[in-house]
Amino acid sequence: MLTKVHTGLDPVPGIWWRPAHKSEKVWVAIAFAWCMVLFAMMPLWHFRGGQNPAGVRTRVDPRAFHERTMEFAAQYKVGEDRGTPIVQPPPGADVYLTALTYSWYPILQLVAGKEYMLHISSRDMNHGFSLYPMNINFQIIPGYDYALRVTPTEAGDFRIVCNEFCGIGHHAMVGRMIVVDSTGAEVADNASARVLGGASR
Ligand SMILES: [Cu+2]
Repeated sequence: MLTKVHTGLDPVPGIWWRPAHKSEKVWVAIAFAWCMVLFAMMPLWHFRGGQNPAGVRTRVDPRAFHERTMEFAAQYKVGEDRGTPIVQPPPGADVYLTALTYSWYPILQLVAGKEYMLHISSRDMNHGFSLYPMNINFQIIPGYDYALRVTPTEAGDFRIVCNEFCGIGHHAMVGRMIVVDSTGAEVADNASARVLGGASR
């Protein structure tokens, strides 16, 4: 049986060459207007949105960064949790946090309402900084100091979860960040219980 072979020489069947219907023109106009809205939102949201990081990024030697973090931890250490120092830097200070397989070092204790320059980097491979239960996520890449100007707004006992698969112990890579209220009072037990929601750590 001979079937008709469509070649580029035959006109395409259809009615596409007829003038567009009014309703079609209206839809094209709506789509174009919406495209322009989305296009304008990109720069607008960049400047007006509250989601942008500080944008202070520098190249750093992973080993040097980790050494700086340990120096910082020794300087402001106020306690310890299972071998990891709890560090309370003065408000306004440069604060250091290193991600390394499979932990976060050290445990930061910050004061709500005070601004800090938080430097985060990785000692070895890609990790993800996810502050639980807040919706704050950053990719942590070795060799880059990801500096964030942060002002904690809420007191509590938070967890830092690695959200970038980094190896066999990835699921256990949970750090801790404590935010005390501005009176300097310790976090109430019920606040940490609420944040933890019965988690094992
Ligand atoms: Cu991980």
